[in-house]
Amino acid sequence: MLFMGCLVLAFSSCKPKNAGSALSGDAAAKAYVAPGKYDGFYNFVSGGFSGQMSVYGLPSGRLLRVIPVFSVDPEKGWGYSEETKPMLNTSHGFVPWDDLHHTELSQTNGEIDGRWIFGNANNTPRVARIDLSTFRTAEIIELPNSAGNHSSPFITENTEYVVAGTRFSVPPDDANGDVPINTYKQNFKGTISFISVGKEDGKMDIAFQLLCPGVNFDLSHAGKGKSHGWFFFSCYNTEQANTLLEVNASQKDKDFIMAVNWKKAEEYIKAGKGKKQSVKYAHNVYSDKNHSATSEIKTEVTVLDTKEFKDICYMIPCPKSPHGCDVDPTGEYIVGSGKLAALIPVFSFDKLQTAIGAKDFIGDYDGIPVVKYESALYGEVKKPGLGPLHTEFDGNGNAYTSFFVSSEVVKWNIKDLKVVDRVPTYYSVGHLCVPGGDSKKPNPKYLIAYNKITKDRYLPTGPELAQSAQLYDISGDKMQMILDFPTIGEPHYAQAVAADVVKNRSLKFFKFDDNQHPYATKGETNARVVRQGNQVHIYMTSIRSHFAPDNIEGVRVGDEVYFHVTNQEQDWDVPHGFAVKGASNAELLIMPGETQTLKWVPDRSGMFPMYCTDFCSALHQEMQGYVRVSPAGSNTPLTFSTGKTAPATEADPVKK
Ligand code: RUQ
Ligand code: CUA
Repeated sequence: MLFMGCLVLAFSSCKPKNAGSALSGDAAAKAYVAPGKYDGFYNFVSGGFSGQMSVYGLPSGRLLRVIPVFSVDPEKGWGYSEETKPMLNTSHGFVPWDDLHHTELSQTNGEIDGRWIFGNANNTPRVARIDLSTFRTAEIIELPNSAGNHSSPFITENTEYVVAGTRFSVPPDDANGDVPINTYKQNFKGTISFISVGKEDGKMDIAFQLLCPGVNFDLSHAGKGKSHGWFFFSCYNTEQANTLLEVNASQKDKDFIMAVNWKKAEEYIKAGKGKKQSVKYAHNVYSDKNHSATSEIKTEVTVLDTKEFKDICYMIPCPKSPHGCDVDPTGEYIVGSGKLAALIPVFSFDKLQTAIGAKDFIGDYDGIPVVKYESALYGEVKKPGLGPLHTEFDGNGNAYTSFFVSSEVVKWNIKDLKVVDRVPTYYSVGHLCVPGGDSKKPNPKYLIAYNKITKDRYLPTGPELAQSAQLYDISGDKMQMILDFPTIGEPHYAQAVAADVVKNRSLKFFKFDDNQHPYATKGETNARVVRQGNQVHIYMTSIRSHFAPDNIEGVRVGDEVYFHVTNQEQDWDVPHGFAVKGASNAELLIMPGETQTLKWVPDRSGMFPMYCTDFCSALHQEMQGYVRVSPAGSNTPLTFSTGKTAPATEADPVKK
């Protein structure tokens, strides 16, 4: 069976010949950034099943930061401090993990503006916005009527919208989902969410959802320039299979790229044509004013059924289970990448418009008009490689496509569709990134390949080996590999931008005077401990190199103790950490000027040391204290102090 052969290939992927690494000294110099010198680019890399996003400098490949997004991170207290817990709230309650596949930087006029970066959660569908002045997750919105939020978070050229297409079609949230799985064709629907983004503050809101046929939406990209106002989504499983998709969703020779006229959809929404649907989803916002998150459960979305409006969606046939769906910098060319295809179809936006105008349709798919393949096609790149996945652009008329099965990057010319160069990757490349490579203005110095498999490339580390990134210089005619570095988690999409666009917005510390946290302690003289029933609130300060108070007595077993620690520093890069023995919690890492809270319920009486976890000064190791815990019901008075070494007035129970 020919088809099975293909499948085996897709699974195993070939190891290219000459899998060597012979890098010339010249290549090494290109990736060398001298100690103390800054990199020229930031690279924001999705962490896949780590749920986080990591930030590398390019060309050095130095890891600069891991930003906690959808997964708890004990290193930073993300999801452990009382202030950050609401960020991981969903309609299913607190969800401490997710799978982040795609990163997308905000744009103005189709160029990266350095304000925010968005990330998607695949498993429990969510979209996050990270603020690039703090490199912290500022907002997370959950998506109703969705499952497997893969086709996300892609943006329009002025960040008007972030879109999110559902990978799994499912019965709508307000329908009875308790139906036989094999009623897929009747009961399962696909949705696409349009999340609006506040022009100034970036605040997200679900503007509307499009109800679509039950297929798997895989990836997407917005139109730009002439195609601004349109969005393109690759879809597979147009067979609508509900089992063994590796065979059953690969039956048809062509699936689709769905073209969406979102400006039209917007008009219908403005004209009140949307239907209100009752749903449940969480909207979580972190404030740098009170250093706390709030989570609100929302209960309604507006849905447009695309079947009822014949001029919103159009299906373009696309060979063999399309995965990547990329739009070139001019907005004219739309590149589909069939995972099982041996060619790359390139569609023309102008031809698509003509075909739609002339109603050049070959029928409909579940009520959506299907455009004739040849009528939308600009041309095909013939025999480019095996298993095309993703394409990025250099703005000089070239496209770069990753090939998972043949483990290579292929450079081709968009006008004549001729292959001009190819280089191996080690191994099984997924996404690619050129700085600004999906914007109107790429910065084509480098190309980074994100590889799924590294096999023999690094020292063995047990059954699981690192995933990796490989950096290529693409400034000349020939691509040249100059660096190879392991990544955190499994990298999927990544974006990069010239350092200048981001670095000057970077915040150095939070202004103390602006701290509106209800439990902020401003100045050591205000440090105190307050009991409210069985709650003990500790208003604590931290400054190099002590806590106030650092001696606390009168806490009892079963009390709920809240350490509200305010970092008094007003200087760049002086966080203090905080941890207490036996706490079933992570540490806190408190930035200068910020307040964070650790909840602790002591389960036994005794002496509990606490200390600063982040090396903050020569006397960091002295930054410590004690909490005395007495049995439940004891009448040890609640006392607290800093710098007091009063002689023991109480009888020493040990000596007696
Ligand atoms: S994916 S390797 Cu973006 Cu999840 Cu293509
Ligand atoms: Cu504060 Cu170490």
